[in-house]
Amino acid sequence: MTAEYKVNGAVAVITLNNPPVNGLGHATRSAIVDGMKKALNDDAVKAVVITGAGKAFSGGADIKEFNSPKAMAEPTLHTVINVIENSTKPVVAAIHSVAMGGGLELALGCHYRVAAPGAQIALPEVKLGILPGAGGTQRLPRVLGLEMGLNMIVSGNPVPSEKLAKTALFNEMAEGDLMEAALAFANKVADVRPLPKVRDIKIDYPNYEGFLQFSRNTVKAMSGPFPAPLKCVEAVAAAVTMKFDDGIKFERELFVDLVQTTESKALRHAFFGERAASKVPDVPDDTPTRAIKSAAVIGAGTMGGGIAMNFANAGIPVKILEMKQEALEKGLGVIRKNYENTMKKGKLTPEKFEQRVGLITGTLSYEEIAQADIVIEAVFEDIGVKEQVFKKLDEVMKQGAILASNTSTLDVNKIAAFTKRPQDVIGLHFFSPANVMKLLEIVRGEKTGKDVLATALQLSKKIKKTGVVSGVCDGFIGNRMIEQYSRQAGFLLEEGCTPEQVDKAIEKFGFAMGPFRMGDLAGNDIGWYIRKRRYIEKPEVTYSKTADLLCEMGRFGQKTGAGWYDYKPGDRKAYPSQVVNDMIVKHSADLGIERRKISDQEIVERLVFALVNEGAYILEEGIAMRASDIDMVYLTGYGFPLFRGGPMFYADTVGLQNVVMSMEKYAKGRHGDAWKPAPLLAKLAAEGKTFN
Ligand code: T1G
Repeated sequence: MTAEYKVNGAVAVITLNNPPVNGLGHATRSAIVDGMKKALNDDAVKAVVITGAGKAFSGGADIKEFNSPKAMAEPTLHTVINVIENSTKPVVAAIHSVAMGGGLELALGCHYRVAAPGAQIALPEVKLGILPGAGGTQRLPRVLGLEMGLNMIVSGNPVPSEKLAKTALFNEMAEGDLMEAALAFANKVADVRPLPKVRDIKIDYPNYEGFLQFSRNTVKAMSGPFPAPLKCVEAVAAAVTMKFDDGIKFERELFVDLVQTTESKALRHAFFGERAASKVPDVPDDTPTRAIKSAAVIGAGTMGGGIAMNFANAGIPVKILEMKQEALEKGLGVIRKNYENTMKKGKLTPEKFEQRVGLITGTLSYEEIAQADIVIEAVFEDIGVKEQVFKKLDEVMKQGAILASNTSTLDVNKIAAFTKRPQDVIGLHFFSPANVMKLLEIVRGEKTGKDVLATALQLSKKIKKTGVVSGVCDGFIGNRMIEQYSRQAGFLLEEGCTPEQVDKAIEKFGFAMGPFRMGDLAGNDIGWYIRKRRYIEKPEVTYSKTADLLCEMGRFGQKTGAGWYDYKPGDRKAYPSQVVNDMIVKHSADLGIERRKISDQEIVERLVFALVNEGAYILEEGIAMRASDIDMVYLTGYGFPLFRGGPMFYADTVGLQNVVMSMEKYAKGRHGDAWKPAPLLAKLAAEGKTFN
């Protein structure tokens, strides 16, 4: 589908029609130019209106064509815009719903713009690691002014059209039918000459150098590893300092540079990865779903409270069940405190505060949650406890209720078997803090119904989570991989590293937090409990004993005031601990290991490639459906740096052959068995292929 052409009286109407958001793909661009030629060659046509069919005016360049020959094939977006801007007949953009990126740039090339209220107006390219590459950096500041134009381009955030009604961006706001208003406007201006062009507007901003320098400093300070925001400032500066055509050329140069950067490819990978994650091959988009009008959560602890907040934030009433009144009150109190803190920061209005708190109620009786459409248990991570809860849920919950477990590692098939309705059982693994972390691992049991899975995917969007489907295995996707990462972290301590050296190296790579600071935050006893189970279940898997020795010293982390690091009361800063470093050095001696100096590169490779190799096993076992799902798990749940695109994407950028070569090197060291390449990784590397 491309664009339709139809004449309405003396006005030609070109309607973009490239679902889902009228991406300006090559075919659509060609159809617009064809439509313009028809209109210019038809004497009966006095003006042109361009609009979009369906749910958008246009969502911009068709990012599915990026890095493909089509993206740069004539007519490029530049050519299309020039054809419109140089038209001898007035062209009016009729804007509704979404006008973003190249879609807004197309509208800026028109002589006039009529908008419906409520349309999202944005140049979001910076969020894809690029910048508006079809004149947006030169035209938007000309209609909005230097400051507002720059802010929109550097932030990439949408602004509702009605907020821009008084600017030169829109000539008219259509209160009623948009097309009627646009056609009337087109007829009104049909004979107006000269045709107004945005490019002819002069930006008037006294002391613009000072403003631009201030902008450069501010943007440089906040853009981290991403080059695009600062380039946006430079491009907008050209709108003030250069002639229009020179500015366009300069913008193009910056755009071409940015589109090739790994950072931009990583951001585009994440953009598509987020959307691909909700696609399940054997569960089509039109699979029936179950209505979720009410929810229940078992357990008012940290996880249960955070999970409940997700439902309240989405406007879904939720009842929390606890065993004891005191625990229930404590849990509800923590929730209220969380909302109060958010309100104090001005991120929640008092009305919203009352509404959300009002949506969360408590009970001590299973009977009172029986009518909930979904129940999520967040009780202690022990199969015996889960068994009791699910047997009880099977007894009391209404037919058709979804029974979900927040388990982080246990077998969802076993849990489903505790009930007579395994088709209604699913894993919904939230990440702490559950009301903040975006990731939701949706664990599909062998018997989970397709409608239950489809409902869970729909619910994850409703509660603003990134839902990633996982099969059943120990640790699902994220925790199974982090297990190998943690093993390597422990081995590195025995061979010569200190906790802070490992943390610093991986944080320099871009992780939000290294393994040891993370352990102290989450609680080292959690891993201790899981390892004890693993020592029995999988005695062949070796671990460093350092983490056990630490726990035997009672150093569970911040919650005990001491962990891998020392802490001072009321201060969350992690201080290197002589006690712990002495324990590690002594342990190396006990093992007869001669400690050595280990480079940051080895630390990063051993931690990250351990993730990649386990991810390859997870892929080939079908636990994860695609490599980008694994990347989304790590980008949204484990603090993997966004500019590196996730572990599997990062491995692709390193080159899988190089990953395998590094692993072969580490396989010669201690615990070399951990470096046996997953067959899929070895195969792709040998064939020179990539995961994504
Ligand atoms: N091109 C192609 N497909 C797109 C698309 C685009 N620009 N935007 C969205 N989609 C797909 C998306 O993958 C999904 O596909 C479906 O549309 C619904 O998306 C020269 C070069 C427009 C606000 O960055 O912000 O122009 O999964 O689930 O919540 O300067 O999509 O259904 O198969 O997000 O209603 C700049 C990015 C491009 C806009 C709609 N434009 N898109 O949100 O639906 S670069 C953007 C969005 C550019 C020029 C440069 C949102 C949306 P599927 P969705 P939504």
